[in-house]
Amino acid sequence: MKATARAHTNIALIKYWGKRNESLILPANSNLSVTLDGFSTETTVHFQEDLKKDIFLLNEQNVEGNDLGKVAVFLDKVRALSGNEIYAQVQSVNHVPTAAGFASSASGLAALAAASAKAIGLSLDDTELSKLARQGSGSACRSIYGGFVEWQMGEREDGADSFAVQVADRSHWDIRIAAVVLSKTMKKVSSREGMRRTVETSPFYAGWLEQIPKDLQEIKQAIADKDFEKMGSIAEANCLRMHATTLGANPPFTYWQDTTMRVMQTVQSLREQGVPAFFTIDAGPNVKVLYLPEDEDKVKKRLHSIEGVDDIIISKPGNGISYL
Ligand code: 2P0
Repeated sequence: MKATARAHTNIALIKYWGKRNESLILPANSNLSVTLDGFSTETTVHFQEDLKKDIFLLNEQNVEGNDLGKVAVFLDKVRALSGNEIYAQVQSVNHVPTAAGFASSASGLAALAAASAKAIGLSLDDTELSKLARQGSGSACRSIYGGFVEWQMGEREDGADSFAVQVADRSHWDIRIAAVVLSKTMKKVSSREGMRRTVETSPFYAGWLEQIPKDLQEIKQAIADKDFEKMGSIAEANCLRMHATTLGANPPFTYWQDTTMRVMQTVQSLREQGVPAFFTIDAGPNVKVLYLPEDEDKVKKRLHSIEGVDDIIISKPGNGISYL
């Protein structure tokens, strides 16, 4: 009753921002991401009769408290699906090139879903696995697949039609995504709390939702056509609209820091100089920059020159789940 799985994290080009059901993790809007080859989690789950509780080791350190609780609650769902009340030892290793606050719930919960389902003897297809991973962390449902991936929000209140599908394989389009590592990051509002506060209090939230169907339709066409300027400009505008909703919340908040702004302005100035580069930002201060392989040297050089930038980690579109 032991299995190991690897999952890569993903970056949303059309963001998941807000839930319609918190306990089942059902999103208020469909969304779309690209899986990144530069960041992964490898997780081994071993169900054992002699354990009295779940055990969680992350990067070889024993984890207790909230993070263990999140793993145990997820394993409860796996146990309920299989009808087997047995505890597990979970060992996860995050493969992140530097220790820079890039640990990801997407790769973590996707790898945990795949390894635990296999270890307990469930044979789930990718759709079922995506639904299971979704219940651990929303963005994890997209990391089941490689390349470009859409999480279709679904309509049902039981979540049976809320899962991810692949839009294009990683081999479809060779783009680059630079994760810009900031030298200092402040404590942030968690994405769970940030989403909740925005949905409940921001008058801008309705405007956010209104634009999603158009963004999704246009970005899928841009991906199909390999139209980089179109894809990048839709992704950047969608990111800015997501972040605008947080400024309208009560109390208001932002994930941006001074260095975040400097990176955004550098990307815009690269474009003015004829280099197609676009940014996107999640629920934190780090920025991801999208560009084409032939512009790598120019983009890296400019990003490295920004005050407050420590490192740059380059990804290509990555693979979905694999078993080791
Ligand atoms: C995304 N984010 O689409 C969006 C954009 C952050 C900003 O998915 O509450 O860790 O576990 O479902 O998936 C981060 O939120 O949240 C996220 P839960 P999750 O990538």
